[in-house]
Amino acid sequence: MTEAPRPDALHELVVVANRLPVDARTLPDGATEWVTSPGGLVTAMESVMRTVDSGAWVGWAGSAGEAPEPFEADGMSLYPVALAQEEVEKYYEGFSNATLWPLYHDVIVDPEFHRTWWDAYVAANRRFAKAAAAVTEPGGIVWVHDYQLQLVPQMIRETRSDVRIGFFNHIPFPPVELFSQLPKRNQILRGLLGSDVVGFQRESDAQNFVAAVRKLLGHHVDGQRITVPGLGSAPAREVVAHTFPISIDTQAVSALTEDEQIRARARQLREDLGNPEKIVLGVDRLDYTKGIRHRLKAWGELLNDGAVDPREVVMVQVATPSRERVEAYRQLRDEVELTVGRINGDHAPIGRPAVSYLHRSFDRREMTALFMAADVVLVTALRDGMNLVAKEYVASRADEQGVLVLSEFAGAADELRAAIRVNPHDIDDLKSAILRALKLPEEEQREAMTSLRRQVVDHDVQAWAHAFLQELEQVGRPESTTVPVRLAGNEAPGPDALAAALEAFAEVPRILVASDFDGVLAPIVADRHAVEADHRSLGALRELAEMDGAAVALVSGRALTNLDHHTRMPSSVVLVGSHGAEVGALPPWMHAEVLDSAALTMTEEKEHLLASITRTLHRIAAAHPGAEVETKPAAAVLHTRNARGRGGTNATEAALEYAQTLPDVTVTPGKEVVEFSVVDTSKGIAVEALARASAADAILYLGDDVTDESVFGRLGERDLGIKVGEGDTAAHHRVADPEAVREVLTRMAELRRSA
Ligand code: ADQ
Repeated sequence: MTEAPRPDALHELVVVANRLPVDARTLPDGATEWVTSPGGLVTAMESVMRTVDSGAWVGWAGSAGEAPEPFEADGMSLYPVALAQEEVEKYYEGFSNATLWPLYHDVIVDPEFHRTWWDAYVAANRRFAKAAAAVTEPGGIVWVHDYQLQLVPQMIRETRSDVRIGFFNHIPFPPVELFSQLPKRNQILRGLLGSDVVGFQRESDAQNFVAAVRKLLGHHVDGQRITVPGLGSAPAREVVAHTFPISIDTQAVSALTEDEQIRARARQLREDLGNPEKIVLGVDRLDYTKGIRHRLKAWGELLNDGAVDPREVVMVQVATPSRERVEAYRQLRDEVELTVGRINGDHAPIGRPAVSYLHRSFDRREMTALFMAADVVLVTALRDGMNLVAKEYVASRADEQGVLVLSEFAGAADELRAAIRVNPHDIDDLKSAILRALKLPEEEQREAMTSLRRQVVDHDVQAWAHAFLQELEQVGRPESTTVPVRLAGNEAPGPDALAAALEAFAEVPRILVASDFDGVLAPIVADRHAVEADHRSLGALRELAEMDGAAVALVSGRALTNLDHHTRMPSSVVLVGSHGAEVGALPPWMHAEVLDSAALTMTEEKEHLLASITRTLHRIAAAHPGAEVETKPAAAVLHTRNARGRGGTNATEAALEYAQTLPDVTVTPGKEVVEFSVVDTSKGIAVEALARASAADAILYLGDDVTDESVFGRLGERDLGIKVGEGDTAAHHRVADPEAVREVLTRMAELRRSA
């Protein structure tokens, strides 16, 4: 593998998964080599990534601490995401593998839940989302994988509404009765609904998901189409929940079966096992969902009963080490090894095992040889998303011999109809299925295997990925109604370009200079009553307002009176409060009538609605100490800046949930605030109206918040939008902080003065 770093590139298709498809190996000279790592998802995606022009994979490299630099491997760019040791414990081993995994697999073991695990899950998901959003080309596709990253689709959508987002769940999705036990269940659903397409292994998984969305979020559902309402006046979105049963790279497996060395190895394996008449094989990650204990129990009983003769039949159990730091997995390993030891002690002939137990990984060649040697493969999962081992076995049997015993609780059972089907919980059923498999005549084996092979050859992993991406192309129309992103993340044209833009702008005869207040003309502070404006910035604005051909406005989410109190501007400066809903007195030379359409119009009905919203927000604030409610003439605002601990996030969550029930209210989430306005307006509408009222030829606007995007999004090429701080924006330029704003404003005053 090559390891040329390739940062800063943008990609057509970006896969996001917990793990990168490679493992680091340290060479004797201390250098790092990357080798492809095994596992269901990796096997599946590897072949697909080779078929696109520019593919990237975002994921964790597998060891805690700092992440390696991006690098290239097998024709795709890999972007490692860092996870600290504590995050590995809480996000990965904790919430992913000790909460979600057991809950999604029918609570075979008890799910554990800790709130700090959830916090780590949110933080880690955010990091993956940010990394993916930064490397996806405009209008590109992001494909998020699996239960560890269920919040990522929504998090990507927040900053990249231009991309199509798909999510595929590799594991089952539980029935709503079980799913409802999950604390934070609604957040998980909303995270997933950030996707355009949510894919599942089985029909029942998709149905369970849709039912949960309907029951827990109350969204409208039509078959597999879910309508996700927009907040307030934002448009609704359609999300499709569909079934895409995953498969394997059938051709690659077939090619291995042609390899003479592998064929010889299969014969050798049989000899090594003492040339038994039959070899029965199990291959699983050592996981409690795979039904290994049930399988061993059935096998032990068959030997006890004398129904199977250990001199004629050998069982091979490959159990790949897995999640060994999670308690349930340690226990499982102990139990399995104890049982294998007992069976061998009781039944193994001298010099030969009754169960050959292998607790390690093998390469694909050795695995194929094992499948070729096995007369019967047992897949007895108690619950399994798909189970690729079943498909790999079928693909390995070009000779059309061999028998697959398959649990009805594995996703593969929906497609592999010609297998011998079992309910692994029913040990008697399992025993008789194994006996049937051992005795199945060659002709019947051939008949079943031919049918199974047709299924696996026709539906390989390439077809799976193609179907998923095609569905995504069809439904996921990038939102054209939303504000465009001119500068992503931390992009900026730089100080020279900004200086030139300011000079050009200063030449325009009639200008409107407008600015947000908090975070732009004053640093953000925890106590919003204690805000301190930058006097030199305000001074420059005052000076501009006195000049001919310049109109000046302060545009804030604060109530008008509050803005006035903190800025004390002269009457030459227009104040716009409550995100455009309140417009203060205009200087006499402006055309006040133009503003009428944007002005505040309250009706009795709206007053009632506002009162009811205010009451609800007070209830939410009371439940989350530190959260506060502010009331404005046409809006109520929940402030969460001072909420303690997790209270801020929880209060915001409760407010947004409430917002879903208010279709006619403009809900504007900002930095630790959520505003509910009963009049339909925005900063953008207000600034546009002011530009008309002042007959301005061009607008200079400065803002730092998401609410300022409604202004930036309306600006044309003559206008000058300046975003303060990081984040995707529709502004043309970016500066770091209020100090840099001061320089911009004093420079503009200077340029106009000398013009
Ligand atoms: P897994 O639970 O990991 O995947 P599975 O589908 O069986 O389960 O895939 C395991 C893969 O690992 C197979 O390719 C298998 O050959 C390989 N493997 C197992 N033991 C091995 C060993 N000792 N050495 C080398 N390779 C070994 C999750 C879901 C599944 C779903 C997949 C893909 O739990 O239900 O099928 O994702 O979506």
